[in-house]
Amino acid sequence: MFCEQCEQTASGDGCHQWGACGKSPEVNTTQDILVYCLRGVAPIVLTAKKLGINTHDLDVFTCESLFATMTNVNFNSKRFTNYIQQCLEKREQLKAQIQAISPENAHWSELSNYQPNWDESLVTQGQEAALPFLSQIDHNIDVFSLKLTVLYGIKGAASYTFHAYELGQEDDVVYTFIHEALAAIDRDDLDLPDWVDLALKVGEINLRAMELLDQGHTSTYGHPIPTHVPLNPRLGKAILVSGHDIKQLCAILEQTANTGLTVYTHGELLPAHGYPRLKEKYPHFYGHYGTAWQNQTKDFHRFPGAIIVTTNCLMPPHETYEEKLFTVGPVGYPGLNYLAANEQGNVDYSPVIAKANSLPGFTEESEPRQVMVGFAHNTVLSVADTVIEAVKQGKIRHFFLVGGCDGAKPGRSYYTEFVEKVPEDCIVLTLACGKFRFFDKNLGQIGELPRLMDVGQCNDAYSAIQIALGLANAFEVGVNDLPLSMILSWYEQKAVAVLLTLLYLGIKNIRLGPTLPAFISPNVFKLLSDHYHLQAITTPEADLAACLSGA
Ligand code: FS2
Ligand code: SF4
Repeated sequence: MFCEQCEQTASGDGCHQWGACGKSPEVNTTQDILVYCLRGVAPIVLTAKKLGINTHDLDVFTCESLFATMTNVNFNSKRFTNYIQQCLEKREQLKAQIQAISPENAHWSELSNYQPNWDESLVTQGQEAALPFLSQIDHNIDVFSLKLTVLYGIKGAASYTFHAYELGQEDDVVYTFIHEALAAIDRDDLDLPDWVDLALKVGEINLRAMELLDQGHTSTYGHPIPTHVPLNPRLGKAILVSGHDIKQLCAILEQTANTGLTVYTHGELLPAHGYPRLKEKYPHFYGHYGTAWQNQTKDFHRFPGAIIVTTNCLMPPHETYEEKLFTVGPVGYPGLNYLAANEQGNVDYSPVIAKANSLPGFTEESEPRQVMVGFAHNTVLSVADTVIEAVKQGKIRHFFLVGGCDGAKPGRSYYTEFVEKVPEDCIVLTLACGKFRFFDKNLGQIGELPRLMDVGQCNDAYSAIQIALGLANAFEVGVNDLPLSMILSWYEQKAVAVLLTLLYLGIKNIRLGPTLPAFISPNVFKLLSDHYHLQAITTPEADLAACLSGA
């Protein structure tokens, strides 16, 4: 197998024997075949779109199945075999539609006609299918590096697009580009600058995908407002909801209303507490339990109720809690309870409710603790005048956006140390699961403003961007001229998409860690650092000093 799509890739240069995430070679290969099939489907979809044929089904399917191939989403090779079968069926139906109205356009490449032999091992076939692509590493490692950057960025953008679709927000421009990017992977007529442009275009499209998702969230659940979230559980039976999917969280809240169960968030669902229409409507939507995804084996083992994982990051489950663990949507693991949606896309959570009722729930009270969420763009920009005044009076010297993914590597303590060392006249904005290293620290206030503000999930990078653009507008300067530094941690493909968005926007001096992506070749990294001053993190002290001096 070969996979280097995430930060924990083995030995920093690729998982070859078994995924450091727990992904088996079999799962990796069926994922490769699925992506191979989607690359073949993309030119057919693009032809169909030009002919005015409705491709919505394959647009959404492509996003969902790319999402399923992301790190820590699905470990079940049977699910990928099923995705491959569906993909090929949908492909042939679309070909037939094109043939019927425009036979002169119905000529397909070998890739678009690919058909696995279902009587033989998919693992062997997947390895063979991947070979021509992987051999490109020897021909032009920089183009290969950018092809992987585009592919991984598209996976991240596809996951946001899928969430936005679930909330009724779509844009055909996004779907079309996802197919264009998939089709481009097999082009050999593009040179390095073309691939750089394509990678930046992924960033542009991802910005639109995140905007759609932001519209989906805010139009459905209201703009997030500053909200205290208890970290201490309350007595009674309980359900824990993990992942990023607020629509599924809402469905769970609806189905558990008046059952006596208490619903807690885990991981990247913490910011959901800031949405007023969830908090107002569901009094049993109470608090947050646990910290970042890589601590879930401990958190899930201890949680005395049922648990649902709605998206990444799922880790291979321990036997101590797998019986009370459920997955939905693109998430899966062999043997785990999977709740399939019905034809209308709705999930019946009664097995989770039954499981929660069979478990003891919380039987002892603990010391009250809380954190604050809800500092999304609407809230922060509503106090822009106060912020500007505080900057002008010298009360606020600098803003730091310290955000991104968390992970198990010890080097990630850099981010905690960085935040601890930020001077008292500076504000820290944070987002995504990396914040769990410091989210419960009391950094105090500057005037009315908290020094630590949680902007939201990883996809709420859109909100952070809006805050930066709004402040730049208010100060009448460019974003790069603001007293703002971005200190980012990455782990999986959504972070790749967000990084490409920031580069597309021309944001400079981003510091990235804990290690640089293995799929970025030295030349490509040099190119990015020459143009955007993208830098690897060093030490908290040195980086902090550099940021405060404007570097
Ligand atoms: Fe954290 Fe995992 Fe949010 Fe990433 S919960 S590393 O998927 O997307 O950030
Ligand atoms: Fe390795 Fe990450 Fe790929 Fe898993 S997703 S196999 S850890 S590179």
